[in-house]
Amino acid sequence: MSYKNDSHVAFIALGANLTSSYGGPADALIAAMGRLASVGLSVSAVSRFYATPCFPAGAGPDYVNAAIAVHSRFDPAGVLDALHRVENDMGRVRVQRWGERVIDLDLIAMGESVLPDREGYAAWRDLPAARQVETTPDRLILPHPRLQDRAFVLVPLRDVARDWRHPWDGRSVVAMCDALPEREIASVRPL
Ligand code: A4P
Ligand code: MG
Repeated sequence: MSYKNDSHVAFIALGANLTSSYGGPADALIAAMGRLASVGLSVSAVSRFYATPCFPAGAGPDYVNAAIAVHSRFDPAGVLDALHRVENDMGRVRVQRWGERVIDLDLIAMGESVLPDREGYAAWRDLPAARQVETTPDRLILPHPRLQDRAFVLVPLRDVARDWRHPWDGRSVVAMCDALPEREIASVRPL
């Protein structure tokens, strides 16, 4: 199934790279998906699961990543709040930005939403690489500002969002994948 830019459909990226009480990283992804209905998010499409090399390289174990489409009655802030409830419920402790995690649920996009506004989004999208590590957004940025840079997000997203186009530049998920180096795409392997 695939979606055009429907404002009731949110795309979520899931990632994990630790063993926990849920089992391995893939089990944590399954546990998170099982909790979404209880916070008001109805899962309508699930990508394959992928093994992906940790970014930045050497910062921890490899990840398992996936992407899903969900329907909800929430606005983007409500969806992020619901995702944070699931992360907290599963014992996610924020120790270090880009650090190891039992579960990370990022809101990737919702229809045509560009938040906080086009100027604010552009500032985060264009943030120099060195500052990306040290700076954490204090508000919701949408689409996720690093979406177009990350094979571990784009390849799973391609499974569930083929027809979605980035509201910033109109590029499809396939076009964003094609713009990344081939070896980065190839490093994202179906489990
Ligand atoms: N925030 C703003 N916009 C968003 C959004 N669209 N989605 C805020 C989610 N959160 C958003 O996020 C930090 C702050 O960003 C929050 O206050 C939130 O309100 P966080 O989830 O607390 O921290 P984080 O997960 O460390 O940051 P972030 O930005 O989610 O990290 P990244 O950039 O996603 O990096 N390597 C592989 N192979 N696979 C991965 O999945 N993930 C990361 C995390 C690093 N390396 C990885 C992977
Ligand atoms: Mg996150």
